[in-house]
Amino acid sequence: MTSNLSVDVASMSAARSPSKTAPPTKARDGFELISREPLVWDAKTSREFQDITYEISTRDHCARIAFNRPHVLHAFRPQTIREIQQALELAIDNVNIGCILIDSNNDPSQYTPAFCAGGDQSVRDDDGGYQDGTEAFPKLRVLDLQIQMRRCPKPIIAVVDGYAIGGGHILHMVADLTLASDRAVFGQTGPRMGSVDAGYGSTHMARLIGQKRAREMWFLCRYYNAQEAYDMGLINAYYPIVELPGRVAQWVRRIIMNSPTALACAKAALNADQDGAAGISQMGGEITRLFYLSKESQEGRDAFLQRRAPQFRSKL
Ligand code: 1HA
Repeated sequence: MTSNLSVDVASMSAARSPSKTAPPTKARDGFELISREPLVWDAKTSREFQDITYEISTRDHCARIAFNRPHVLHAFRPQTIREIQQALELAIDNVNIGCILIDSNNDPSQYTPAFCAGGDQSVRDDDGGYQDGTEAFPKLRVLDLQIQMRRCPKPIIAVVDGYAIGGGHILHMVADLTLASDRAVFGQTGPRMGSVDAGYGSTHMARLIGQKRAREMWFLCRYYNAQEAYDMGLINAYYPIVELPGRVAQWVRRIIMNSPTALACAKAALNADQDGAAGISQMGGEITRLFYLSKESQEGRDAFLQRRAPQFRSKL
């Protein structure tokens, strides 16, 4: 990992207190010492897309996937979702990446800022899904993306500036963390738009903000500002828009200091009770990976390849 002084100073174990009698303080976690310099993106992107942009930061060990359809407030069509899935795959497979941002490209002088205004209603088909000419038949592809985000072993942060509405609102909820600007607006519109997400969009929302608030959000289709969203537990933090990039950088830098395996196990455990057998399997995958690192496990493989009986006890 590239050495970064502010990161080292902010590491809890590295930063020793000079006094043996220092009073306990929450500042001891070092978080406020972490640099808020904006993330530095590599000059060359590894892959060009049409509806999104994909950037990586080799220095900051982070990937940024950003909606890039500002003229429709980043409403997504099947192509948009397929591209995010491909970009997510690239970020998951890149061992240098420890944290993934889902963001949007906004220029308020051109278009109203938005994270995502949900499914693009202009390509909503009569035959049960969304069809932009790139699918064999109409699909609700965003539901697959939600599952991919849940299974992704790396922390995903949604960065919400402006509207996060409908299916766009659900994507921020499914992300592990949400950091927002103070001009962010959150809400569901499905029941007004003849749509509903009866999966994570309902069940995970209730886990985040409670049953009463979730029913209010779905039944009334009201919108909520950043302060209200924070008070409900819908987002982790919100900042003035000018501060947001620096704060996102600070959160990313703290995450990438931490053990990737510990984070993957924590995410799997936090998902497991809601995701049933699929959740346990995600947790199980981490256990298997760690078990494969042991001499005991490797003895099973070696014995098979050497045509002999395994001697597991000798490897404990
Ligand atoms: O529920 C699901 C799903 C459920 C299960 C499985 C899959 C699902 C997949 C998707 C969804 C959904 O997302 S349904 C919910 C879809 N989204 C919405 O209902 C939000 C629609 N947008 C709005 O209500 C408003 O645009 C807004 C409150 C967010 C902002 O209003 P504002 O500032 O007045 O802007 P507006 O003029 O409405 O929008 C700017 C441009 O963006 C417009 O285009 P223009 O007239 O300039 O050509 C507008 O048409 C376009 N736009 C905004 N949202 C969408 C959109 N175009 C297509 N689809 C959109 N969702």
